[in-house]
This record gives sequence, structure tokens and C-alpha cells, in this order.
Amino acid sequence: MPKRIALFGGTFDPIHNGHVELAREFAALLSLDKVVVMPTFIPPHKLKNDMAPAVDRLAMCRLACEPYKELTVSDLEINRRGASYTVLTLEQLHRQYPDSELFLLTGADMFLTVGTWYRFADIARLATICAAPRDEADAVCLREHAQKLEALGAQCVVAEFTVPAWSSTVVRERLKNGEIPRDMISSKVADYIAAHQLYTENRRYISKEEQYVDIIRGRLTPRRFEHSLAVAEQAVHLAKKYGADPDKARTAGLLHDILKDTDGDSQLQIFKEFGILLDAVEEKAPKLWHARAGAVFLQRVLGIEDKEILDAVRYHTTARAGMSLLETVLYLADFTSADRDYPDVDVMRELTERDLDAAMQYAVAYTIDDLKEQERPVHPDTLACYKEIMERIDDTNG
Ligand code: DGI
Ligand code: FE
Ligand code: FE
Repeated sequence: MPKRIALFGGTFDPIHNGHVELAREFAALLSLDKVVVMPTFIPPHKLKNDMAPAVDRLAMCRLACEPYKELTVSDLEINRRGASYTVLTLEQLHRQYPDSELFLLTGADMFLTVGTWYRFADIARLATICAAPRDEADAVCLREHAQKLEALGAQCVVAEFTVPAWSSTVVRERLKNGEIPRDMISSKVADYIAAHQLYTENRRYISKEEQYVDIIRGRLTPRRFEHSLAVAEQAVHLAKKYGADPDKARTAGLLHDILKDTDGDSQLQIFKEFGILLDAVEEKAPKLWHARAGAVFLQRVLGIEDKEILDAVRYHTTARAGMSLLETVLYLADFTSADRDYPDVDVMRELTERDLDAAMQYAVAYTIDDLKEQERPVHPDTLACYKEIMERIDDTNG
């Protein structure tokens, strides 16, 4: 029964000698019984659309680690599919080896973002977080960050050794240029890449959309996941009908509730991490957080930069005055998606098909009434939205 086990997760796209060195150095430094090298199915924090298929990344990890008895490769995350969350993997390792001490190995870049990872507090509770610097300057910066994480309750180790500042991106670029970077990857990995024609100009792509679907599948309950797919579908329909961008509508629909099933503390952590202050109503209404935190998450974690998409997500719960067409489309798609089932849903659907202003008026009035009935505060943006629509409708009629 191994006593000291480290998890070393990553996309390993492809695994290179720097990865292997990091794992082996840590094994020696921390007297680890084993390092579990775990290729992720979809990296939740780093979206790429040129990733090699999971089976190939797994196979290359096996080839690279085979010579070293302290390294084992696991297909746990790849078999779990969906977004790969470190916390789930650590929990599984903990169940599998209840008496072992767990460590989490990270490179410098990963270590600096670890505070934003899904259920960071649980990660910190389950494992000592270890980082390998690339040089002395890096080590200083990592040690500083370690102190911050320790203040949040984590235990950290910043290694004394350094590992080369290599990246899989460089390996891929060299391969794309027809070179075989034998100094960076093991010869067996190089052979595998050549045999399977990975990282050549015309490799298979896994689309952004597929990746988004996998991310929400991993984060949401089955019901909320189905809801998100249904909202995406309805948003595309409305976008086509009213002249908004259907691709943006799909993305916004898929991702609009991305944090809806994330606990309040984690959402507050996101606000804190990115310096976002809540207004008075938001403070008192946790149901509003998922929209605002969701938009921040999309931008800062998933790297989505499209302002229209970000605003559509941000205002999908409260609405606001001066909404863009895409914002309106998402707001109404959320109200009329196929999974919705409330008393007036047929009226809402009929209005949405006929007249956006009339539908918005109905939807926003419905929300305000509902909130008043439950004696919950109405957000000023919601009131401003309502006022603006009423003025517009009055203008048209008068
Ligand atoms: O996330 P969904 O359930 O798909 O839908 P949503 O994002 O519209 O969330 C609806 C919840 O947010 C619902 O419980 C009502 C609440 N809500 C919407 N507008 C306001 C609001 N709550 C408060 N306190 N104030 C608002 O203005
Ligand atoms: Fe929502
Ligand atoms: Fe929703």
C-alpha cells in the first residue's frame, strides 16, 4: 500500500521530458511511493482547439513513463470524460488510498492559478500543493504565491530544484514545422507521434462547442445540463429569427448557468479573486450571483473575450436597460426553452415568437411580480429594464 502519493495532472499534449523530470524530481524530493500521471480529458482552465485525442495523449504518457517505476499513468479522468476537475480526482485517490498522504504536483503556471480551481478549499484540504520553478526568479514568485495560498489554508511546497521552461506548445510547433524535437520528447513518444500523424497541419480538431458542452456536463446537475442545452437551442432559434449571431447565441446559451450549481462560497471566492464588488441587492440575493460570477468565469478562466457574450451571461438573470439583441435573445431563451414548465410558459413562447418587446415586458413583469410576492428585493437593473420597455411601448402606441 503506497503511503505517499502524488497526482500530476495535465493535458500532456504531448508529454515531454520536462514533465517526466518534474515528476521524478518530486518523487525523490518528497520520498513519494508513486506519482500518478493523469492526462485530463478536457482541461477546464485552458481551452484549446488543437488538442490531440485523449487516447493518444494517454498512450504517449504511458510510453514516456514506462521506464520509471515511480511513475504510473492513470486513465481515470479520461474515462470519467467531461471536464476534468482535480478535486474529484483527489477525492477518488483519497477513497482508493484512505491511509495515504496526497500531494498535488504543478508547474509554475498552474500553481499560480490553483486558487481559482473548482472547490479549491477541498483541494487544499486533500493534498499538499507542490510547485516546480523554472528558474530562481520564478522560485521567488512561487514562494510568494505559496504564502497567499497558505493564508487560505493550503499546505504548499515550492521545490528547490528547477525544471526546464519547456512547453508542449513549443513541442507542437516544432513538430508542425516538420522537425522532431528529440531533445524534448522521448524517442518512443516521437515514434508514436509520427505513426499517428499527430500535430501535423491537418489533424483532427475538437471544437470549442464540444469543449463547452463537456465543461457544463462536468459542472452542472443533469437537469441543469439539459436546461443549458435547451436554452442554447432556443437561443440559436431566436438569434436566427431576429438577426443576432447564432454562434454567439449558442455559446451564451450553453454557458449562461455555468456556475448555477456551484456553491455560494466558491462564487464569492471568484468575486474576491477578481476584485468584484457586489451592490446592495446582489449582496442579499445569492440567486443573482451565478450570472455575474459566470460572466467573470467565462472571461477570466475560459478566456472568452467577446463582450456581447459576456454581457448576455452577466445580465441573463436581472436584465437591464439598453440590452443588446443578444442579451434579449438569451434572456428570453432562458424563459422559453423546451425544458421550461411554468403556468404561463405557452403565453411567453407565443409572445417571444411574435414580438421581442412584448415578450420582454411580460417576462420582466412576471419576474418583478414573483419577487414582490416572495418579498425578495428587485434588482435596480430589472426595474430600469421594465421602465425602458414601458416607455418604448408607450411611444409606439402613442
Ligand atoms: O438560472 P435560471 O434558473 O435558469 O434562471 P435565472 O438566471 O433567471 O434565475 C432565476 C432566479 O433569479 C430566480 O430565483 C429569480 C431570481 N431573480 C431574478 N431577478 C431577480 C432575482 N432575484 C432577486 N432578488 N432580484 C431580482 O431582480
Ligand atoms: Fe440563470
Ligand atoms: Fe438558465
